[in-house]
Amino acid sequence: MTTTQPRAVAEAAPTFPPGFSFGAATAAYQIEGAVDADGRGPSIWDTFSHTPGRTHEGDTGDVACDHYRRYPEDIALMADLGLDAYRFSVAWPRVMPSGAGRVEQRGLDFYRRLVDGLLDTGITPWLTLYHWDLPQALEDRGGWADRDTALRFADYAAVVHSALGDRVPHWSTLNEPMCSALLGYMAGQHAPGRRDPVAAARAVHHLLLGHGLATRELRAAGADSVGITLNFTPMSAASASPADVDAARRLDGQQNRMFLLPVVTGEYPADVVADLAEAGAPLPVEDGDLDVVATPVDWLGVNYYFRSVVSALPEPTGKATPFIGAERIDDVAPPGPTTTMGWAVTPEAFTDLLLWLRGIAPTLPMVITENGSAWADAPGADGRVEDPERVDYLVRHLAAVAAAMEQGADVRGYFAWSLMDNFEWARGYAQRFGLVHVDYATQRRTPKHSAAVYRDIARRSREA
Ligand code: IFM
Repeated sequence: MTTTQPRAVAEAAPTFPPGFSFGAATAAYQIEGAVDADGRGPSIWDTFSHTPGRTHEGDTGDVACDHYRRYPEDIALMADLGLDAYRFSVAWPRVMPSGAGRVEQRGLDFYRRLVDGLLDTGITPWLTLYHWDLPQALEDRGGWADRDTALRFADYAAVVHSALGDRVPHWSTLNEPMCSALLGYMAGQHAPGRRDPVAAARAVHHLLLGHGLATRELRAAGADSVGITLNFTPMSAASASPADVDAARRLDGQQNRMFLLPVVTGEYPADVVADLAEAGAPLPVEDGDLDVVATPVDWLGVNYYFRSVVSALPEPTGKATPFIGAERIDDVAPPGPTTTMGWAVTPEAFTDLLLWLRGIAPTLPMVITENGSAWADAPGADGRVEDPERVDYLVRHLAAVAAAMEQGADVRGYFAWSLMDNFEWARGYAQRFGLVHVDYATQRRTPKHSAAVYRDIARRSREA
């Protein structure tokens, strides 16, 4: 295969204003491995991935990318990629093995070493407190369906800030609470694998309450760059029929507006409240909760991968759905090539999304905390990993961000998902999202062609 030179691709890509941050993102359970090291307790993902039939080929995060031990090598890789910033998550069960009470200093020490290594290399750390690995002990007490978990999360936030607040400038409370609540407690496709609409609606609210409580703890401790990371999937109706239009409204409500609006306006959308109540799964809001949820944040983390087209069917699909009361709604297969996840490639919807968000929260800066794509990447005979589809996806999505910025969206940075191939949850190691290829048998890391392109796009913007 002939490969375009990275610099040539970068020259065709947009440039970004001074100060725009180019980063890459990961999450603890997806890369760290070392699940028994230094007093770490079990998380719901340990339990789930070790339950037969839950993940692709029974894959687990036991070893993953062995980042817990190889983090110096990974920081060196980031430096070679020319990253300004690195977004990672802290594993709650490393820091508080039972989720509450005793703090494990050895777990905190790992993150101290990681952060110091980043700072020494000139890479700005962006810390996410919760990327789905709830301590199993808390799930045993009801998990996110139990209000107390929100309070425990705030305690955990305070513990992590007291250890790392002097060196980590940017804090995110939750990553994608939609997935934690609805894939975990409604569809059963993610840990803890429950299929219970009542528990799912409770999890939605308790995650957001936990976000608000943790934000207050972080602020009280002096943090001045606090955000939340939400995953947005724009929903379109397959036709103009009232049933399809209502299907798109319902899914947009639960995917996008149910998480965004309470945080930025202090209210759940009325149509979503009505949908959930009608399904017998009300949001368990108590007096004062929404004021807590709407505690001001400094930025919104935007995760975007693709848009969906949905249709209402006369009969239930029979498939597990993350959405409550959506048994008769299905996705319409996208036209054109899809990623190995089966996701459409829809950069134009990214621009529209960012402009929609600007309309809802005009003064709130945004950071693209995740964007990326999985493809069947493999090293060639020469050992190089060519990934033209990822290069195309990357350049077109960066152009979509630039287009939104030209139209007034205040976007401060972009984090590619992901720094390296890793454990893609229920899809295991079969899905490769990395800029860097990982050979799991040897743990050898090989930057893909997209890594060189990304480095050159960032360099060109800095030089512009
Ligand atoms: O790998 C995940 C990540 O953990 C959360 N956002 C979506 C990514 C790709 O599925």
